[in-house]
Amino acid sequence: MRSEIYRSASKTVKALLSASRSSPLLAEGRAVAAAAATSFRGKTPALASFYERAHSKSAFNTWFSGALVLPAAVYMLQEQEAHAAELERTFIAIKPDGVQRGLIAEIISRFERKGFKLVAIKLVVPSKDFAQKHYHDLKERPFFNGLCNFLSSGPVLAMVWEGEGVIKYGRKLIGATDPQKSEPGTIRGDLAVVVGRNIIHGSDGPETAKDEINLWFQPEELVSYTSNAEKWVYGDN
Ligand code: DAT
Ligand code: MG
Repeated sequence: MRSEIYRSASKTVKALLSASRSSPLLAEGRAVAAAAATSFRGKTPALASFYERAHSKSAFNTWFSGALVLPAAVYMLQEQEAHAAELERTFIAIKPDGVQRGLIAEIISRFERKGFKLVAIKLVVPSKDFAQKHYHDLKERPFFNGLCNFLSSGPVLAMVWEGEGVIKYGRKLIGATDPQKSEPGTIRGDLAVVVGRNIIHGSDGPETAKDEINLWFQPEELVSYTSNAEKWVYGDN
């Protein structure tokens, strides 16, 4: 989805470039800039405001020479396109036991060091009702009530992590549900002992990831940005 946005933004910039080359007149350049701002609005907010700023007041004449703004925009898009491979997102939460045991930094660092990117984070105490929504697929299980009581008993660190294969690999980093069966080297394997206090939650597939991200976060709480590390984490030879 993201890469589609970049592709369409990129197309617009390419169109802009050829338009600016064939029509050096500033008045036409202004129209092109306005079109670009409209096209980007609601898609890539940073670029939209970039163009709106470039388009504003008298600064426009000095800014939008076509020599300064367009190459900068192209550079930004190329930077983003370089790693706009289908990056997926997953919902990860450190449960009240993990928070109380001071394991936030330890757990975050495992995702961070792997090369995944944090795109949303907040500390919340979910209500029981909210916990029941989160675990709705387990409502028939005997431990459902206790599980929801526990999740809503204290602070939960809710996060969204982004990266290639992050849903499946996030589960690998986390380890098996029952820490007695989790491999050493995994979060639960290294840091937890029993299933009722297994310190962390991770979405188990693309559908649950989407649902859980939507349940825990508003769209504006998800931060899209380019990490400096991305060009070193991703790449083909
Ligand atoms: P996971 O958290 O690995 O996705 P799950 O979705 O099957 O596992 O279960 C959600 C949570 O419910 C799990 O992290 C801990 C708790 N749980 C699972 N099985 C349990 C059991 N047999 N007894 C007690 N709690 C259990
Ligand atoms: Mg689960």
